[in-house]
Amino acid sequence: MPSETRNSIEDIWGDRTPHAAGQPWPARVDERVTQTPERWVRGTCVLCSNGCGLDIGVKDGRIVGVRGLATDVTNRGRLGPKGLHGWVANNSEDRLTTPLIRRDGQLQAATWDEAMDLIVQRSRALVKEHTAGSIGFYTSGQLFLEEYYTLGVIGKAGLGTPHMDGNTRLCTATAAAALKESFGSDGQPGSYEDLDVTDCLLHVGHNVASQQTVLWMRILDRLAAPNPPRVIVIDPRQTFTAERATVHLAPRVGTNVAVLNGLLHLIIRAGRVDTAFVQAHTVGFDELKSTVETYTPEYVEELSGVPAADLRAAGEILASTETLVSTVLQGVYQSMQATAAAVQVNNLHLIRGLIGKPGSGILQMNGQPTAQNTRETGADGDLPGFRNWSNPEHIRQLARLWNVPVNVIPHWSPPTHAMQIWRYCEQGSIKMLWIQATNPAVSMPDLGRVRRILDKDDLFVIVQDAFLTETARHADVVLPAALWGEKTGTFTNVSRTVHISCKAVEPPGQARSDLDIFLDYARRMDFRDGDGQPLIKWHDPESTFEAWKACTRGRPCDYTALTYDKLLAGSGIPWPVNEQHPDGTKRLYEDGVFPTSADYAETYGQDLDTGAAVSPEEYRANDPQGRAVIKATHYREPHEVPDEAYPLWLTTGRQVYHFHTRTKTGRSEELNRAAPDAFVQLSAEDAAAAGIEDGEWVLVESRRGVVIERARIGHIVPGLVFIPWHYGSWDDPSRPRAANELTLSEWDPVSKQPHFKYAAVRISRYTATPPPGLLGRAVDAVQRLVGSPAPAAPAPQPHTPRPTTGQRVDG
Ligand SMILES: Nc1nc2c(c(=O)[nH]1)N[C@H]1C(S)=C(S)[C@@H](COP(=O)(O)OP(=O)(O)OC[C@H]3O[C@@H](n4cnc5c(=O)[nH]c(N)nc54)[C@H](O)[C@@H]3O)O[C@H]1N2
Ligand SMILES: Nc1nc2c(c(=O)[nH]1)N[C@H]1C(S)=C(S)[C@@H](COP(=O)(O)OP(=O)(O)OC[C@H]3O[C@@H](n4cnc5c(=O)[nH]c(N)nc54)[C@H](O)[C@@H]3O)O[C@H]1N2
Ligand code: SF4
Ligand SMILES: [Mo]
Repeated sequence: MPSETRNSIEDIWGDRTPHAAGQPWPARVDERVTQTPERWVRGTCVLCSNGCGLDIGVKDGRIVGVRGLATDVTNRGRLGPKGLHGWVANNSEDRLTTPLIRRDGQLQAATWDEAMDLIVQRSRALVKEHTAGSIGFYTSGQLFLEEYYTLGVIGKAGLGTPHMDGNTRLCTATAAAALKESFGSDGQPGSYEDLDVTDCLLHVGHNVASQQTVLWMRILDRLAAPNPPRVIVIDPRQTFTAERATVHLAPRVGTNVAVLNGLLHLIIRAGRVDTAFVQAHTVGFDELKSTVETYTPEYVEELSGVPAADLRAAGEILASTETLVSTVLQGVYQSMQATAAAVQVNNLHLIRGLIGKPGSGILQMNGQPTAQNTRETGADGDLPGFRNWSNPEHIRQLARLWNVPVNVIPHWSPPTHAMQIWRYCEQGSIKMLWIQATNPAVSMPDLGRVRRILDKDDLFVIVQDAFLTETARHADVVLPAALWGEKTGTFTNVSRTVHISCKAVEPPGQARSDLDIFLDYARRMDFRDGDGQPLIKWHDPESTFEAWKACTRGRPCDYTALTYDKLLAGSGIPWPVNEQHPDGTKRLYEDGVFPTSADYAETYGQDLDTGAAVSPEEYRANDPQGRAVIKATHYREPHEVPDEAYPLWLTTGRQVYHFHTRTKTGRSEELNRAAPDAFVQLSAEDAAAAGIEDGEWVLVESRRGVVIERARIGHIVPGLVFIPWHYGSWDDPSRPRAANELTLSEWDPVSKQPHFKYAAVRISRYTATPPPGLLGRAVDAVQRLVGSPAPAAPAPQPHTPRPTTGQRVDG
């Protein structure tokens, strides 16, 4: 029998369960099943970084529903709309069930032997002719820890290529960079439990209400109780989160550093610096003080458009609050001066001494469910166990662990970041690109360029996915992957909490887990260690987890006392979990000692403006020895600003009902009905100036490309337009509609994260005849992409409001 405990489409967050500050968050179990399950299998939701514990309901070998896990510290039983609905994608008819190989220009079914032989042959030939530097990996924030670790070892000790990164570069590279710059290592100082006691919340460029719905339920439960925390939101749009703010600052896009410097200025001016903490536990305060001196509220208003009085109101709260939890996400990470801005939030906590104690914590948020593990295991541009690529002893540790010569492990320069991997593919030095669990033909900036690169004759493209995505359509080989629920593994949420998610059903057809694919590749490539034994000594998820534990010993993300059995006991557990902390660690840095000493740190740091690396010698000469590093910076203007030709700012982001490129949520009827198509959100002023009415088609053009979207008018400031970037061409090839047709290939100098949050665009009312030029090019591109005849221009059509009444378009 289908049943659900609540309608999460109509009522996103469900009923309140208020509690007083410091009391535990009450449980509320959300459940949705399409049939009565025969059994329940322990899982964890993979549709955002919150990592909500759940059980997967199974009947006749198929997933039939999910139920929140009441005992889990992360969600206490709650699930949001994506969690309750997104699993249906596992059962969809169009899952990939066999490998595909491109023959005579067409992707055709093949056997695993044929596909893997081809990949191995190509890898061997490339290594022989061009070295392993001709092979690149573009992986994900959505695999399991065990899969990343295996991949990382294959890349670093098997092949020895520096070219491995994840889509985490687009997502949380800045979280990692900011934590490294301030504290010496990745790892969130705070804990979700700090939300249950804090007096104040600061959300910077983070629409938590829509993007971490269960975390927002936790906050709403505090807001509904006596002594609610005050909430400061910094976001240019009037989001669901901003609606509940005590103070909402709406800066112009790209001006975060100006606003944050202004807040630091006000705290210092109010004399509310915790001088004892600053002196004992930090370095660099004097430079911060002199840098922010000029950022008066009036000057900040000039730079950012935030009224001076509003900045003062926020400054007063931040100067006086006794506890503070800050969250930072894409409005910072994907914008100008990403790392520089994220670091200013760390500074705000440091100068007030609001870190390492109950109610005070920093969450440099993750977005994807397993992004933390891409970083921990070194499947991105990091080394496993938060090791420092410019510390020779750290490289030796890895060489000993894997029993390989030190020089096999690429460490002569920083690991190649994703944007540079794509550039090397474009230039031709990378000749094989293996893409796993990411859909760059929709999610990368400047899609025209991405398609050109994927289509290059001299680039061999492998795509490992569960669906024939926009990206898979360009591949030379497609490998069918098992999804969540069809494989076992672990992953870590933004609160450092490790969860297990178990195999509940078999994958469809011949689909295989990513772990099995990597293990098979390693076997076929015959990677060996220094004693001639197989390099990869593990064979299933649990043995991989055990191997990973050894890699983390003594590092900040120490997993050594964690086991699958502990993880199955009813809740996720936050790392470090070791002899000293067998049950995990709620909060880091309670002793005010940070992992910054030269021998231990994950990085020696970079210049926030240029990204220039600090040399080991320089760092050692001023070794912070356990003190946090306060780094200051001035505001700089975005790289592309509106001008006469392109007079409007574009920003892009998400909606509550969809996850990314919709390969999962787009296959749920309910979610799709709630958010059926892309749109362009315009202010009434800008719409009127262009003669555009609500629901009419709009042509949006940038220097890179064009899209055609329906207009939605309101809830946005004049001069700014917003497009949700979820919508590609797989289920609607009729028009160019992916926001990334418009975005630019620019990135932060420190984290190398691309700037999705601003671009200059122009708009016009779109009438059915496609004008020549740009639009023609975009239509051609879509046509090539989907291999179908030129799409007819869409007929103008009024937009149908969602069934959910009274909700805002930014939801
Ligand atoms: N429903 C849903 N939830 C998700 C996801 C999803 O696709 N759908 N994806 C997950 C992932 S991987 C991620 S990374 C997170 C992302 O979660 P968020 O970062 O919350 O999501 P975004 O909508 O990308 O951007 C957040 C906000 O940044 C604001 N912004 C734009 N420019 C600026 C600026 O210059 N300054 C400031 N201060 N703000 C600005 C936008 O108005 C937007 O409201 O969500 C996760 N959760
Ligand atoms: N304009 C704009 N662009 C953006 C952003 C933005 O805010 N604005 N945000 C950026 C951010 S934060 C992110 S995280 C990226 C996300 O961008 P993508 O990673 O491209 O988005 P997804 O749709 O999540 O793609 C994941 C793919 O992995 C597949 N998959 C899921 N699970 C598995 C698995 O277990 N194994 C395998 N092999 N495949 C699997 C899915 O079917 C899907 O095709 O987009 C970025 N792009
Ligand atoms: S908040 Fe995130 S992890 Fe939790 S149910 Fe929603 S999508 Fe899943
Ligand atoms: Mo993300």
